[in-house]
Amino acid sequence: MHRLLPTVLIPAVMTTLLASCATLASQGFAGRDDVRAFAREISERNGLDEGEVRAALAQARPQPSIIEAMTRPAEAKPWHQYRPIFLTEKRIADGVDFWREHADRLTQLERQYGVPAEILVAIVGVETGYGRNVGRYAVLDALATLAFDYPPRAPFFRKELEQFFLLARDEKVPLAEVKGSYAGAMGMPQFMPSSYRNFAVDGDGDGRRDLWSSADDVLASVANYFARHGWQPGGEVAWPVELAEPARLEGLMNRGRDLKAKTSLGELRKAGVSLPPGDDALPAMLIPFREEAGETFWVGLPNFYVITRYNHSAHYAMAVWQLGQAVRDRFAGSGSGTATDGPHPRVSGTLGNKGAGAS
Ligand SMILES: [Ca+2]
Repeated sequence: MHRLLPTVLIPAVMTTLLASCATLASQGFAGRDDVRAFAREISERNGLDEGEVRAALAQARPQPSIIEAMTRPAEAKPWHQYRPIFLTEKRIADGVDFWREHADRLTQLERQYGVPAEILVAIVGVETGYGRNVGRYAVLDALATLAFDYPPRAPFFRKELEQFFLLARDEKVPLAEVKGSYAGAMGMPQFMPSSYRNFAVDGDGDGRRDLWSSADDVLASVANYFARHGWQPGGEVAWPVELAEPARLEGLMNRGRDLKAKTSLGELRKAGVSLPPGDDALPAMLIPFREEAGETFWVGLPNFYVITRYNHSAHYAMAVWQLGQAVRDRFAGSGSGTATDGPHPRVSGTLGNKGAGAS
């Protein structure tokens, strides 16, 4: 749940919004009627002390740079610009080190949750570079800015801000000190407050769910998130496909942010698409990826959709999957473990030309 710095120009309407935010930045949230109403509402609903909630919100500082970042998500880049952000030699090599360091725990989590180690490793790798970059914004500032000064997503971020107050109460998280992404995502796996409350797991058994400094908690929490969002143990993720006449299949394709499967393996096979063996009833996404020279096409299976539940983007899911494959291949090749005998077959020959160029 984080996004990187993109480069699209900010539309005029956002510039106006930014200007008004800049004015507000000097004033803060204290004294605003909508903020006061929010404090009253969440206090009544959850039995919080309204004075304490108001005092906390008064400390929050509006951050215009967050509004700016929201308008330019990295996921909006074409695939050939997005992929190199995550599929780097360093991120693959660091992933192998991370896997080695946590190999026993990863094996145990694979067995317990049915989610492959490379997915767990890749999520933490894509989100925060294996915990090296967990965000520089105060989560309170980020959530308050988006809840009160970013109307397009205000309902979502007001809920997350409310969840953040409850997280602070229940998990003894220091409300004003916690740092995260500009969208308020926290810790090594970048969980939003609602995900933290609903899906985080105490993996090391010390009685706390600590997504900042316990890798055991982090990996168990990501595994639990995937299991609870429908990961199919042993199921495949995505296949590259050759389309003789892509235009003919346009009606079956998932473009943009539409991630509901529009077709099935059987329907694609009937349309003449050559696919590996698999249950024809399985829902499938036919997804175009913009390369420098035209589009390539992938079939996303149900587990691909599950990755998009972590971050609603086909680019994100593909980056996670390809990074995972690259780290897994390198880890297996390094003689560090038995990463080749997992229940998740790979499509040979796909990464060299489409994905992990560095591998
Ligand atoms: Ca713990």
